[in-house]
Amino acid sequence: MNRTKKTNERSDFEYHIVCFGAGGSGKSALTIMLCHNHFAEEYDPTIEDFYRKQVMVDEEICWMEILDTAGQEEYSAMRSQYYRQGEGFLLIYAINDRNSFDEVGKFQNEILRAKDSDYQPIVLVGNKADLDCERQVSFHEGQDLAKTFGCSFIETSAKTCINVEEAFFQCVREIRKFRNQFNSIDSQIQKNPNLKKSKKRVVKKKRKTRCSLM
Ligand SMILES: Nc1nc2c(ncn2[C@@H]2O[C@H](COP(=O)(O)OP(=O)(O)OP(=O)(O)O)[C@@H](O)[C@H]2O)c(=O)[nH]1
Ligand SMILES: [Mg+2]
Repeated sequence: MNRTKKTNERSDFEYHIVCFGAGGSGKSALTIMLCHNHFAEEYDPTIEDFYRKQVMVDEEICWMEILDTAGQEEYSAMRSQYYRQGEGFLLIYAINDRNSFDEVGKFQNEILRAKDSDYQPIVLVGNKADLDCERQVSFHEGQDLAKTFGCSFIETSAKTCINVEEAFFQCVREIRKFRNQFNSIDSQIQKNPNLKKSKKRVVKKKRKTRCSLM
């Protein structure tokens, strides 16, 4: 990806997705499973990795541009730039790691603050669902947190390849919905330029308190 490209120069087929979550929650394993169909068994902490994959989501072609970020705190200084670059976000925790669940709220907060918005396309992902015997976070807790975020929720396993595509595809769907909201507001502004000042307010009003479960 040419990271200097401005958002408004992006093609309609490109979807910029950023994966956030605590170190070791499985961001890289999920992304590698999606893009290379292979489970990365060894833990090699990420600094920053970028992936590109062409897929069909609901019969529409799209290029997913996926940024796999560092969960380790020592690289947290780079996050503010990622918040601005991303159009959609996967907030990933591991179901067998309570601390990783406690951390996702911080990412959600910082995304909204960086975007100066109270709604962004987000999918909350409970990974390592294959480790049910070590579970520290129940499905319902994940579901409830997603409700408070007003976002979708899904449990995945990068290891057994459960719901990996679905998590990323759902993020594409959330981005499409968000773009459609903007497009309809923009066309209203073209008809009535006085509405321009209130665009941000209109977007905020359109916030949905929804939680889709998969
Ligand atoms: N059992 C199981 N292990 C997983 C799963 N996903 C990831 N792992 C393992 O968990 C460890 C950490 O996974 P990573 O994908 O590297 O974690 P990360 O979130 O990218 O970590 P950072 O790059 O440090 O932020 C690795 O040993 C993976 O093999 C999963 O779904 N099930
Ligand atoms: Mg990683």
